[in-house]
Amino acid sequence: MGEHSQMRMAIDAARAKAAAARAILKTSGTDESDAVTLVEAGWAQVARAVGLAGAVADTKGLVVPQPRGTGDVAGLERAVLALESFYIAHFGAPTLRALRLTGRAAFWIAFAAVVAVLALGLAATATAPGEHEGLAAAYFVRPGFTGHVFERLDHAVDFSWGARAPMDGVPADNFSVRWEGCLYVERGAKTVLAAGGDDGIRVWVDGKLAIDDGDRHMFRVKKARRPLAPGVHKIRIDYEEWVGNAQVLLGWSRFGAKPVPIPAGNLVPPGGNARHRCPPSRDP
Ligand SMILES: [Ca+2]
Repeated sequence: MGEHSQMRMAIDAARAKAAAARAILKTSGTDESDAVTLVEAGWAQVARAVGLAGAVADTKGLVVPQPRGTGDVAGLERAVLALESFYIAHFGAPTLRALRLTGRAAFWIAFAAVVAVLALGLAATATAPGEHEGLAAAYFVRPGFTGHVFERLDHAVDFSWGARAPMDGVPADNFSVRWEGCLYVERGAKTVLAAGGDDGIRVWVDGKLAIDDGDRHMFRVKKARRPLAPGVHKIRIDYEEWVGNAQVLLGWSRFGAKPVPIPAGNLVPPGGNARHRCPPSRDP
């Protein structure tokens, strides 16, 4: 069996364990320790998939979210999505760029050891997302993209702030964020833009409104109606949070798979020049 299919099986096994753990946690009166055991077994599958990815890695990135504890089923689900994104987007010619994995318990130490071995082998080619990878972000202290603004580069639009503020100086409720730059789409896979927000999100591609879900709602993901053509597109994301939880995602669905976050290597800020040049204008 090839490494790709072994990796696919490890991802599927981790996903199945996360789903089973999630099902246990939804049923009142059941023993949560069963769910924790499943999640730990799922993370072992993730570690295996990371090892297999390392064995075939060469030029693209792999970022696996850090687990928050032994029963972190949401973290496991995010890790499965990250691995799937890596597997789908970079199948055939991947490079291990960044692994963000640490842990306190013995299980996580063992898990980190897998990563350390990979890091030693791949340190020579490892690079963090660069200053020309990602989107220019403007965080406004009020909804409606008004008030004082903080600017920074975000390597991906994949945040789950919950009830917390996105950064110092910006409130936890009643704020807005605008991301701008370019999106690079490789040839070879039918790619459909997807975006989710809690609360409102709107996405423009090449100046046209592609996803319009701007009202107040719980987190939900919407897909664009038409696939993205290969090449470079200007992109703008407007996100507004009013109250309660705050979450936002810019993703895509490739080969008809579940949407995953768009990796840093496919995003370029205005005026940036990573794999492709993005015009400096901020008005698509
Ligand atoms: Ca909200």
